Amino acid sequence: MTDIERILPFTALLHPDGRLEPGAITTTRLLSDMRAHYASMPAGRQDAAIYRVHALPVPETHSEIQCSTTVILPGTVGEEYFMTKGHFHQVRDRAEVYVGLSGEGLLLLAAADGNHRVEKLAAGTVNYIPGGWAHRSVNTGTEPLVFFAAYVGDAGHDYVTIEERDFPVRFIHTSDGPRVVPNARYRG
Ligand code: S6P
Ligand code: ZN
Repeated sequence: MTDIERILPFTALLHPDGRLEPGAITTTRLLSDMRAHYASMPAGRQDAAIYRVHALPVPETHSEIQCSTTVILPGTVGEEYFMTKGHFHQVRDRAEVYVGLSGEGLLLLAAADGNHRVEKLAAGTVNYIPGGWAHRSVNTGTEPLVFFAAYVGDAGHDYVTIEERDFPVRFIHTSDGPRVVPNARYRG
């Protein structure tokens, strides 16, 4: 018999604020974790929380599905919105689905050839992220942006490529709403 890590059926509770219970592992990303990602960083506020990920403990194998929620707080760093670091999946062809639960934001998708797309990510949206597309979520609203993610169990996360090359565009807060601008730091 093949030695495959197995898991029993389970049911979790999804709270309106995005927490998953029981058993979720929570990761909090602070402003200090985002140095590589914002064009300008303020001197203070380094321990301010930008977003949290609540992940259910599922084996990281291709036969399972990772399930997590992300809660991005509202706010800006300089003129840019609070956002996730963004990543390619380590196993590039692994796809993912996001389900927007509350709040208002945008999903930036970028392929290795520089092609990029900006999709709405908000309460009620379902985003399909094909394999090979890096993804970053941005809270453009005034409330927390909360979404559920499901993805192939062995996908993994490649953050290094994004830290080195960044994304083709950035999202600027203006009095007329979010503006998409080219990212001078992009190294596609
Ligand atoms: C995982 C999925 C999400 C993100 C989360 C935080 O594949 O895309 O759960 O991990 O939104 O973003 P990041 O870029 O910090 O992992
Ligand atoms: Zn992902």
